[in-house]
Amino acid sequence: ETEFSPQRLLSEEIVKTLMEVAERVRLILKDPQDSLVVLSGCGTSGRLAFFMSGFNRELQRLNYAPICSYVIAGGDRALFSSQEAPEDDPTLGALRLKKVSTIPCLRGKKRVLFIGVSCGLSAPFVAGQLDFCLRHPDVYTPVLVGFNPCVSLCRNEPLPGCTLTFRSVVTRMEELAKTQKAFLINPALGPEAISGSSRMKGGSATKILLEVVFSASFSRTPVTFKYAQWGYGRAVQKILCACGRQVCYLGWGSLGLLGLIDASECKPTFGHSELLFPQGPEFSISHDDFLDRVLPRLTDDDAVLLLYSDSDDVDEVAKLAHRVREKTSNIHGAYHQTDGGTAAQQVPCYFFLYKRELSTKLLLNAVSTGAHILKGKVFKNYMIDLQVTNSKLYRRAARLLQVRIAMVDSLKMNQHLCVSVVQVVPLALVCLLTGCSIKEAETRLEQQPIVREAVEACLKSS
Ligand code: F1P
Repeated sequence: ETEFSPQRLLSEEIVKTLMEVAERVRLILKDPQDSLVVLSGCGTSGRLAFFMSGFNRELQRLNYAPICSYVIAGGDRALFSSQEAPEDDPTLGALRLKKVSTIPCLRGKKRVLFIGVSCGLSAPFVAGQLDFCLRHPDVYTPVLVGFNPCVSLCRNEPLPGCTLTFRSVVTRMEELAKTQKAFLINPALGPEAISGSSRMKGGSATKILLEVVFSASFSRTPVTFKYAQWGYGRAVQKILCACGRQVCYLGWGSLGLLGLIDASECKPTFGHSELLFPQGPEFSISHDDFLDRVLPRLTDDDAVLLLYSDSDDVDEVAKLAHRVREKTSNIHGAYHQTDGGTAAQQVPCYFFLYKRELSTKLLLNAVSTGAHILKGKVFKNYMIDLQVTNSKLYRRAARLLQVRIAMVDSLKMNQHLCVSVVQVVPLALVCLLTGCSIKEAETRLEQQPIVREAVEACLKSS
């Protein structure tokens, strides 16, 4: 029997739990010598864990000691590139958590608040960390953030290398949550616009929830966060209408970071990212790299989106914008002004920051998703060119193809092959829809690389 969660983002129960977690953060703020907050996750969730650990900067600005640390499956490389395979490893998750709480400057912390994020309540890496916390309750208090509409739907297959399942870990946490020894924040968000693309609603809700926790740890007053609808729809339309070839994000500060996060997530979701994201072995992501490697190749078909706020070096933005304009007239700006000068002096900037960051994230998600829809990487509301790089993505791909599961089975491959084969989902989809051989499907996709159109052509001809 499936019982769907009655909790929404703003349900009383959720706000109550957020305030309880905020209280734990407040205790850590009072005792930074002996305590620590560790944020962790995989993929987008890990990138947001990293992003939210930027709370330290605000703390330093307000003369508090930093208290946050982060873990992302796949290490820092995963911040700006997709590294999905380590997400399957619960032991690695526990080891990384142990390591972060024992590195020299953090050694001997007596109290660790662990905040694990897994939108689907599914990542074995995070489950391993939660289990580790549950086995060391003297030091670790686990908090799980996710958006699975009901706990009985979360993954119940044994985690690699042990008998636990994600669901069994959550069930233990539910029990301990009754006495506030663990916390579960799992509101239902409703379906994602692109099925399974938790980088969108899930990522945004993660950001909102963690910001509420951190800001409330200062003020005790529950933050009432009413998010207006920003008029970003028109901006998205304008950018995408003008853009024929590629979209390039050029950003400053935390808004620039959101651009990198948005772009890096396009690879697993849409197969490969056509967004300009200069990413060599050394992650060439600086403005100088942009000038050296990207600018010379820009044409009027490319769109450039500047992401900045009045706290960035606006003169530098103007200089770069000028150089971009020499190459393309499709240049757009997402510019944020600090709201309310007087209030800003009294309240930490953080309270203002989150709104501009969130609006930027929503804008970027809409631009990148829209761009990939235009490129034919989405069929109905399914991502049909996702990378099959870990067990969750393998299952997602198989579900997508389950209309003819027997053929999917013949495509089952060992993990090594899964990682190395690109376009496996479009290939299988074309095979399934037409009954043709893999070779023929390859030819069809070569003739029509826009996956949605290849699929639609097959549907028409069958
Ligand atoms: C983590 C994640 C997603 C990514 C892809 C693979 O998901 O890395 O961010 O888009 O779906 O999984 P989750 O643990 O937050 O559900």
